[in-house]
Amino acid sequence: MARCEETAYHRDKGTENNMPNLIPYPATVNPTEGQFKLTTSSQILTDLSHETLSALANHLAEQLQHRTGARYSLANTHDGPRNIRLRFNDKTDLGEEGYELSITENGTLLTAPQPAGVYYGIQTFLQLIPTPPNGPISLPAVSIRDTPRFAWRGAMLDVVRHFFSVQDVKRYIDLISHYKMNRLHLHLTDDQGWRIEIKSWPRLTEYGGQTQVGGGRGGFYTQEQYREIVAYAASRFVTIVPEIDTPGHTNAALASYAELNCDGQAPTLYEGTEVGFSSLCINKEITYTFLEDVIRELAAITPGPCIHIGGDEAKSTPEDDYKTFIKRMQEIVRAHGKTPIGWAEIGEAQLLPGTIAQHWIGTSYQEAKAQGAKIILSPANKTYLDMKYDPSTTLGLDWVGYTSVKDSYDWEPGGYMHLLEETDILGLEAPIWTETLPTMKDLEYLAFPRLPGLAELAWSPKGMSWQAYKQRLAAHGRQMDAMGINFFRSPDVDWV
Ligand code: TNX
Repeated sequence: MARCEETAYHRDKGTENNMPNLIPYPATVNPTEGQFKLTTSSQILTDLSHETLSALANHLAEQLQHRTGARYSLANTHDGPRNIRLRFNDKTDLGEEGYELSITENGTLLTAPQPAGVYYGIQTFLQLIPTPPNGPISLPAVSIRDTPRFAWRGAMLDVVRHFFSVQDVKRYIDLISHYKMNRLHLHLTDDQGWRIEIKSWPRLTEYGGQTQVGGGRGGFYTQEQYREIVAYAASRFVTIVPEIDTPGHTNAALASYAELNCDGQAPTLYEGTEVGFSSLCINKEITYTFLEDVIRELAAITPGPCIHIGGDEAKSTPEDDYKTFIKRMQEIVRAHGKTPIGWAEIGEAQLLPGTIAQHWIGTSYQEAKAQGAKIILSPANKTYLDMKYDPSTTLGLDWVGYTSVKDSYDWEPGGYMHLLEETDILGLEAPIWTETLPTMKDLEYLAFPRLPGLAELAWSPKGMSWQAYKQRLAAHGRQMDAMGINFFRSPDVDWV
């Protein structure tokens, strides 16, 4: 029997036909009577003397123009019908990212205690605009109160196997943050290239950054460009998490500096896709001088609290050396005021308090948990956006099997991992490895539409159903078209 305190939403979780096609679906949605009609005289009202509110109002105006063709002006006035009002509220229970959105015949009111909440409320509002906007725009009246399930809602982009320009990375930030993801983990170094300028070791990028998979030119971000990415991400409430993968996945560094190799011989640059053949030299002190310099320079341009140290697939590092190394690497990161994150293999080594482990495969996350580490979930069979959808997908890899749109959505993160409780889990992250993906179009084809589903698993309350989601996703195809996203029209979904 339904309990009286449940709202219609809590019973139906987005299955009813009159439920809005929102992704991620909000925590509480109450459709009400009537329509909000945007008119040519509608304005966006906010406190324009407040820098952040004014930037958010501008963001809304730009996105509305993109979707409707109309430019709505900004004004400081406090009220008036048919307007969209943005302001802060003092509801601390909405947290840093929650918001309330009320759409009535008289206007739209979006309030949140913090700027991120206003940003997320704007994304929700944008999804309520009919696409394509045929004629006068009217939105169904609704009252939404929304907060995220998990704090960590991430995407990871491998800019090594193929290099992606600053412009590409900004576009990816726009796309992930539209779905309320708040972390972008940049995989900056690997065997095939070193992508971040380190001024004290310039050959890393001058030489080690000039290759990629398949023989292309590669590339790298200057520190200035990296700062530009970080600032752009911050404007979309995304924190950049840079990764320097160690002690394996280091051929580009080893090729750039002979002295980093145990035998003093630099290997050649690498353009293939094998893994596990390279290792830093664990017993040479210069290895730590090098890492100290790298982490110092990286920490100085990274305002976010975390630095990812890799730690995966160190098949060419003897086990004891691996343990010695991971301990030292954590100390270096901490000495620069940052929290280390590593792929869950680091659970095999001693973890310092606060170190975070990112599960992708295997059971090492249990060792990490036993040492008190919080876990980020990136199970490869669910969250790896570089896996093929089915045997007919030409891009992507299939080492973990095929991952259909349904497979990637239809699982419950809180109960999926043996011996993990929901309280052990910081959240979810969806990596995309780019061995087979030279262009942004290719990347989008594999990321969409799986990424919005993973964003929903990370944001929406527990217990959403695939049946309801697939209906919302079907209607959402037009929105992805409007955003210019090259997405896969999965046969799992009856696209409208
Ligand atoms: C495994 S996931 C890797 C990457 C590959 C990826 C391809 C992880 C920590 N390591 O080096 O690019 O598979 O799917």
